[in-house]
Amino acid sequence: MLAGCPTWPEEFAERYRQSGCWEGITFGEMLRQRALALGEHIAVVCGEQKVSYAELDRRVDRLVVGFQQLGIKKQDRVIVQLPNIAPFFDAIFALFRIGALPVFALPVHRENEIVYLCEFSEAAAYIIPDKDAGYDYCELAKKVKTSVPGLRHVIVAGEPSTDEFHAMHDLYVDEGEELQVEGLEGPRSSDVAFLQLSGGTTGLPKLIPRTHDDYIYSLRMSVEVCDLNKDSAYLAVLPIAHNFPLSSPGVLGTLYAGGKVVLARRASPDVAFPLIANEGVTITALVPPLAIVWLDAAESRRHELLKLQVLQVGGAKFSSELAKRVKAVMGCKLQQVYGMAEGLVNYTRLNDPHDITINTQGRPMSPYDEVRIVDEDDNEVAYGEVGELLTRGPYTIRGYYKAEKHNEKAFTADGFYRTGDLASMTPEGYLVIEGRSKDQINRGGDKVAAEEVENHLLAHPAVHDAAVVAMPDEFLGERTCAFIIAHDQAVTSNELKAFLRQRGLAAYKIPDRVEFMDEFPQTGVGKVSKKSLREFIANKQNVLT
Ligand code: J2J
Repeated sequence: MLAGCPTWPEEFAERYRQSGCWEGITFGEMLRQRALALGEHIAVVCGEQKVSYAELDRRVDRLVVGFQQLGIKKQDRVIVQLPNIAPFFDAIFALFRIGALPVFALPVHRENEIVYLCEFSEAAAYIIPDKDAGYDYCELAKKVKTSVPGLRHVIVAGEPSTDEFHAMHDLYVDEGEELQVEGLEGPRSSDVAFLQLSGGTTGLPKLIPRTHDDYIYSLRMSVEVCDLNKDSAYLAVLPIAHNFPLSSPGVLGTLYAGGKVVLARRASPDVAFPLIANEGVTITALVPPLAIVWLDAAESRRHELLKLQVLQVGGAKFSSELAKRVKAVMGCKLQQVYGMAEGLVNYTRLNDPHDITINTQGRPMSPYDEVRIVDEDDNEVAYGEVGELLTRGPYTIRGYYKAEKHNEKAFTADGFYRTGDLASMTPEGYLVIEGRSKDQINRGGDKVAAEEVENHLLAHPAVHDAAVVAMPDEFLGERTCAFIIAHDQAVTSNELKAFLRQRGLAAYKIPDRVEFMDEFPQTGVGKVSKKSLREFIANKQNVLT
C-alpha cells in the first residue's frame, strides 16, 4: 500500500470482504472480464471513433508496455488532465494495470493547481491533451515542467508542440508485443488505485486515496440503483475526471455494467441533444446550472430526448421548483444525486414517489453506509432537525493522502468523515441538504475553498486581510465574493483578479466580486464573522435588484 494513505481498520476490512462488498478484483481485471464477455460490444463512443470492449482491452495492454518502457512503475503517481476523449480510458486503465496511480486533475486547472499536484504527489508523469476548448495544454506543461524538475515525462494525447514531450500515440506498442504484460505483477485489489481531488476547505487541496476494492464496490452499487445494464448508454457531459461523472454511475459504472459510454466534448444542448438522439442515450448527469440550460432548450426540442430515461442532477442543491420541471419538460425521470469524492453517494431511487424525488437529495446507496446527523457536540439530532452529516462505510475513505494533522479534524476518532454538509433526515431515511458548515463555496458544482483563495489574495502587497464567502446567485446557486481590507486604497477589484489569474489560479476560483472594507465584522471570540459577511453581501445584492 502506498505510504501516507490511511486505510480501514482490519475488523472493518474483514466485514466488508466477508459481506461481499469488496469483490477482490482490480480495475485491470474488471476490464479484462468485460472484454472477454462482451467482445465487440461498443464500450466508448468519441466523435466518429467507436471502441469495443475487446479493442479497449488490447489498446490498454499495448499502452501498458509503452508506459513501462518510459519507466512508469507500480505506485508511481501520474497526473491525468484529460477532457472527455477516448484516450482517457486507455491511459487510466493502463496505469491501473501497472499499479501506477492516476491523480485526477480537471481540464480547468491551471499552473497553480498542477504544479501543486505534481509536487505534493511527487508525480513521475503528466498526461495532457494538446489543445482543448481553445487552450494550449503544451504551453501549460512547459511552465509546469520548469517549476517541477522532478516531473520526468509529459505525455500528450495529441500532437506535442516540443520534442521534449511524448506523443501518447507513439507509446502503444505493436499488437503482439503486449504479451510482455504477462509477467507484470499488478496491484492488489486492496491497493490504492488513484488519487482523487477533494472539493477542499483548506489552503491547499487534499488528495483522496481510493482503492480498487472500495471504488469498484461503489460502481456496483451505483449500477444497481441506477438500473444500468449492457443496453444502457451513458452520456458524459461533465468532465469525466470528476467523481460524479466518473463513478455515480458515470463512465466507470457504465463500463462495469457493460454499457456504452458516449463522450460529449461540450455540455451545450446543441452538442449533447444530437448525441442523445443519435446514440440512443438512456442516462446522463448534470450539475444544476446546466440542468437549467437544458430545461430551457428542451421546451422546443423534446423530440431529440425520446430515448433518455434518466436525468441525474447533483454536485450542488437542485431546487424543487426546477426539479418539478424535469419530467414535464424533458419527459424522463429525475434522479437527485448527493455525493462526494471522499465516498458516500446518495440517490433518489427511480421508483420513488414524486414528492421524495423533487424534495430530497436521496438516501445512501449501500446498506453498509453509516450516516449520523449531529449537533456541535457530536450528539445525534432528531429526525427533521438540521445538523452536520457524518459518515462511514465500505467506500468512504478513512483519511486523506499525507494529511495526518488535517485528518484528525476531518474524521472522528471512530472513523466517521465529517462532510461539512448540514443536512436533515426524513423519517424514511432520505437526506435533505440544508447548508454547509465548511468554509467552501459551491459555485454551481465547482467547489472553491475559501482559504485557498484568501491565501492568494494575501500575497498581493496591497492586501492587508481577505475573507472569501458565498453570495447567492440565481443561475449558479452561489458565487464568490472576496472582502478585502487594503493597505493601499488605490488597488482595484480588477487588479486583484488579474493578480490571481497571473498566479495561475483556475478561472472558477477567481472571485466574482470584490468588496473593500475598513474592518471585518467579528464573532464573539474575535474571529472574522463570515456569517455577517454573507448576510451583508446578500442584502446589498437585494437592494441593487
Ligand atoms: C447539495 N450539495 C451537494 C447535492 C454534492 C456524485 C454527486 C456529486 C459529487 C460531488 C460526487 C450535492 N446537493 N445534490 O462526488 O460521486 C456538495 C456537498 C458535498 C460536496 C462534494 C458524486 N451533491 N454536493 O459533488 O467531491 O457539499 O463531489 O459534500 O465535488 O458537494 O463535492 P465533490
